[in-house]
Amino acid sequence: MSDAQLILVLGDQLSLHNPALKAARPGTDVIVMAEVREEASYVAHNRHKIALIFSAMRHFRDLLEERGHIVHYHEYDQAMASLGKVVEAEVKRSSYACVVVCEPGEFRLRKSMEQWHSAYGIEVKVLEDTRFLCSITDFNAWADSQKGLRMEYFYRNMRKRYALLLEEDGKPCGERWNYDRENRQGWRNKVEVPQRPDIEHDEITRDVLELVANAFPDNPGDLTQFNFAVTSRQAQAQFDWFCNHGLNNFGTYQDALAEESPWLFHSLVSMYLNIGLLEPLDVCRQVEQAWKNDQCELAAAEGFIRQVLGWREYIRGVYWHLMPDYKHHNHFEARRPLPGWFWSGNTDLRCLSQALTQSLDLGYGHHIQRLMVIGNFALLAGLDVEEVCEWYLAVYVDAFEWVELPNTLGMALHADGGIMASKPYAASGKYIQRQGNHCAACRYSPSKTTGADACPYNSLYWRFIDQHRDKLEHNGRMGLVLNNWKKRSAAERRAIVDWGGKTLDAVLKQGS
Ligand code: DLZ
Repeated sequence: MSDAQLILVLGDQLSLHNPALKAARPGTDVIVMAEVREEASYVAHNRHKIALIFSAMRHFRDLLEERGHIVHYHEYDQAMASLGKVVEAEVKRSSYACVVVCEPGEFRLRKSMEQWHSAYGIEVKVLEDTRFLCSITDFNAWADSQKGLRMEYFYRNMRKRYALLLEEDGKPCGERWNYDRENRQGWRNKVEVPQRPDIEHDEITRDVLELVANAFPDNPGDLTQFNFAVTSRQAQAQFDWFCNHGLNNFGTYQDALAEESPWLFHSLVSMYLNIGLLEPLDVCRQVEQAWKNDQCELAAAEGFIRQVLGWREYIRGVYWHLMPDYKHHNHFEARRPLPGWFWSGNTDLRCLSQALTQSLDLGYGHHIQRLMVIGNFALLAGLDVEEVCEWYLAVYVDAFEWVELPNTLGMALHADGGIMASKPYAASGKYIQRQGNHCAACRYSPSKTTGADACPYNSLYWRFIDQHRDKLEHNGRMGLVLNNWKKRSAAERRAIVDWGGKTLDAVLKQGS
């Protein structure tokens, strides 16, 4: 029997640090990569996401071949149903000692891989994904030692472990661990937003864009605006650009909402980190160095490193620690169907329409658009948790379930009852007004709670508080809000809750 290994590389594992590739012997082992129907269609992925992954996969194939590897690459074909079927076809075609693959980022695929041994009669070695900075085993040990799963404590451990922004005595640079308070300025059009460089499409990308346009005609995504890096080198150039032109303002305007810019000063690296084109420790060290070189404020560097070293690793740990049960939480019993305009952006709430349209067209929205505009609406409106999670998984280029599910179900919808977040991220229109410039041109007024021109977020916010007061009463951080609500007369509360119900019915019917 041949001692050759069949090494499977998934579309979000495009890194030479992929552990399955570490032991790959050029000229002996066979690397298999495949564009398959199941992965491309298990949700209605944004066309940007499919194009990014297919183009990056094909470029990675070329890189592996340049390094002398044998690569069996399956271009998209409706007939190739799933990754399992690809493995089956490969092991029927030649004899292999085993299949080697790095663990996938989604529970459904992990479960499916567990069947491959018995289904295809070959040993399947699933290796730990060492591209993350905290292993699942280490996260579980940390989680089991804690009373609750608060990110802040996890993050401090990670800062110490990787000696990032750390003094020699183990204290944080600047004497504070977290500069979140400095990173919340609203957008008032006072600072120029730098123009992002265009990324040239080569023949591979042009072919992929044509394929995706033809094979996925009904999926969201305006491919004429496709501008993502598809190789490590391009992704690194984008990141260098961010360090030089975006980073210094990134901190201050991290939470800002700008009508005229989908990107503001954001780094746009999550999609590259999540598919393997950039490595998390490298980007953190580069940002730390930028701060040491006086290219940015400490608050900006800390804000960035917290997202990558803290939040990203924490989210992934939570996912694997709590799956598969985590997916079924629905603390507020939210089951209202998603309105059709979530797929068109066709609503007259200006901030929401802009965030949805941008997300659908570009496959990108920054965290406040996702959390406080779209997620907040879904939370206040009681939209079905499963449907909302599926929407996020489909629409965003950087969305894989390990990162999407805890962010949506836990953080945005508080459907886990507070496992991740100490209180629901519910907010009225005043928050959105403070953070951005959408309200000025909106037909609704954020200073009114009832009446035809009142911002729907206002009455929906109080309606949410009223509807769920029994559950919220157990949360110490909601005490002040509940007291404010109770101080109002019964008649006033009734009027707001009734208006909230009416305005919700009207808004949900829009665009249909
Ligand atoms: C997201 C995605 C898409 C759209 N297509 C493919 C594909 O055709 N082949 C592949 O290997 N991977 C693809 N992916 C990424 C997988 O869905 C991802 O590896 C799993 O969800 C696990 O994270």
